[in-house]
Amino acid sequence: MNNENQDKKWDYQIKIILLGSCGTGKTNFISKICRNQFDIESHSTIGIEFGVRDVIVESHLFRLQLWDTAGQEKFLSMTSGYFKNAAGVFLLYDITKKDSFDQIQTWLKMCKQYLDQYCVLYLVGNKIDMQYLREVNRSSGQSFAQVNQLLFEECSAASGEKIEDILKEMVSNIYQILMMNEIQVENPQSKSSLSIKSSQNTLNSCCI
Ligand SMILES: Nc1nc2c(ncn2[C@@H]2O[C@H](COP(=O)(O)OP(=O)(O)OP(=O)(O)O)[C@@H](O)[C@H]2O)c(=O)[nH]1
Ligand SMILES: [Mg+2]
Repeated sequence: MNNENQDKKWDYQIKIILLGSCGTGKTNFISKICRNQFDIESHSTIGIEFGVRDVIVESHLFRLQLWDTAGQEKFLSMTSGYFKNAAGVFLLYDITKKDSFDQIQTWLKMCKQYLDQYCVLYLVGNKIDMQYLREVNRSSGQSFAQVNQLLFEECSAASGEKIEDILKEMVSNIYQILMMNEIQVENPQSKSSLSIKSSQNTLNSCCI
């Protein structure tokens, strides 16, 4: 990736992480966003990877780093580095696998343990192109999100349906948090640990 000092085209750089059980579609969700690609035979992710995507929201150019890892239990032992400085989290479940929805509770607990209070949490039900295999109703996802104060939408990494809307809603919500913190910047005590970097150095107090 380009060093921020060499590349001043974007206004803010943001880290967003993906969480969710094995096979929910995290890697394909990212490749759809970053490369407009979908792989029907993708293999389980090993270690940690990230994709990059620039997006314009609210007239600002955001450079997004989308972090991906395996939804396996061994992941639980290497979490803190992955969570560090994330400004947003996509919590993915597979609408055709009830288990993956039930496991969201565990992923959410980890978010509460490791993440900044300002981090934006977005619950995403993936694979809506497979309606005939659906095991989780939209209303179940919606209620869970409401109770836990998460953003919510369903999508398909295969067809691309709703993916761009979800991405823009995430960034727009992060931007609102950023603006709130900008107001608090007047108070030197109120540093946020969100990983949002401005290439114009106008928001130094929000940066790590
Ligand atoms: N039909 C359909 N299949 C999908 C969709 N998203 C992912 N898949 C398939 O589901 C399988 C798992 O997708 P991945 O993106 O590798 O899932 P993952 O969450 O990254 O899995 P881990 O890396 O093991 O945690 C692959 O066969 C994908 O092709 C989708 O929206 N629709
Ligand atoms: Mg993967």
